[in-house]
Amino acid sequence: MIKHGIMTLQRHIMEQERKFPMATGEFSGLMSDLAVAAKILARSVNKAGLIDVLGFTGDENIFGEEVKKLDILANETIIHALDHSGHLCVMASEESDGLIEIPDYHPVGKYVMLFDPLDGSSNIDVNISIGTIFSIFRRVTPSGKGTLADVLQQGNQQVAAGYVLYGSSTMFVYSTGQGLHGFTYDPSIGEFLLSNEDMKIPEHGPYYSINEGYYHRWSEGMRRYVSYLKEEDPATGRPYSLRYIGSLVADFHRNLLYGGIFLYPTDTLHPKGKLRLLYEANSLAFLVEQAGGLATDGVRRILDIQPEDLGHRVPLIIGSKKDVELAMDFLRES
Ligand code: P6P
Repeated sequence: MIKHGIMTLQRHIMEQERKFPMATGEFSGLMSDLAVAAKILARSVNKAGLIDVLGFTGDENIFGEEVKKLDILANETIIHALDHSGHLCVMASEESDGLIEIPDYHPVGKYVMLFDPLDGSSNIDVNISIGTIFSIFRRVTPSGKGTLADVLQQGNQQVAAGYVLYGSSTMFVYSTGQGLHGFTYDPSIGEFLLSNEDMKIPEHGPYYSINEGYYHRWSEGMRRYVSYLKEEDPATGRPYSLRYIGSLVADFHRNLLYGGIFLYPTDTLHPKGKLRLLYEANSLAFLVEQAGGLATDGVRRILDIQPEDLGHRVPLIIGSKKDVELAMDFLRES
């Protein structure tokens, strides 16, 4: 029995945009170009393991494609899929230094795209799910090529955000501020089809995601919080189960569906945190709030943090509202 009727990502984006009377269709065009990039990346990621097996000569694989590190390939794929669209005034990527300018021979648009082309790409070699993360803003400068001012905006200014998860199936999850929606890729027809409408994260656990190997680097408050999660107390659903695969999008997606908390706190090795505000935290914070969850740096709402520079790192505590609030209580006491 078909649950939603056949709703493609393309049609869903257009219907979302139709709710904005001032919409010009530019946004739909931008999201459609991004969906094309996602389909190309899904093919590359799913084939990555075969390149060695099926062999390649020199810099070319048997498909006649230049063999590159997958995250470099992903970065170039997204840039080339979007830079001629006429919808963007500037881009920035975790894989590129500085701003990515729109070439002079392409028109400039009113949106800004920030992205992590392939987060957790080191996991591809062991066939663990990885993801693309993106964030879209309206430009703040009046015209011409976009500048740093257009990029260093607070996350609460995002007009859309989302991720692509390359897992047992490829999913495209996004929000334009009207709920959080998930689409599953059907390669046989080359379409992302609506599979998870208006996603809501459960109020708490059963999962917590953190790199326990860093236990001795954490603050006292973080150690006490994680120890609390391990205590036996069925009334509060404890002990929680540890699920951490070292791939942010995959860990986030599981906790979004089942409930739980992901924590990458400050530690003695990462005094500002490890994850990037612009390319990872802002996008997932926007999405989790659309699903009724919470995202903070332990003290502040992620979406209210003013980015200092492109590489701005933050601690990230994100997931079910009650779990994140309790974690913040423990951290306040540390
Ligand atoms: P650690 C992957 O490198 C990544 O950026 C995220 O996808 C992941 O959550 C985190 O780093 C894992 O970091 O220090 O636990 O290996």
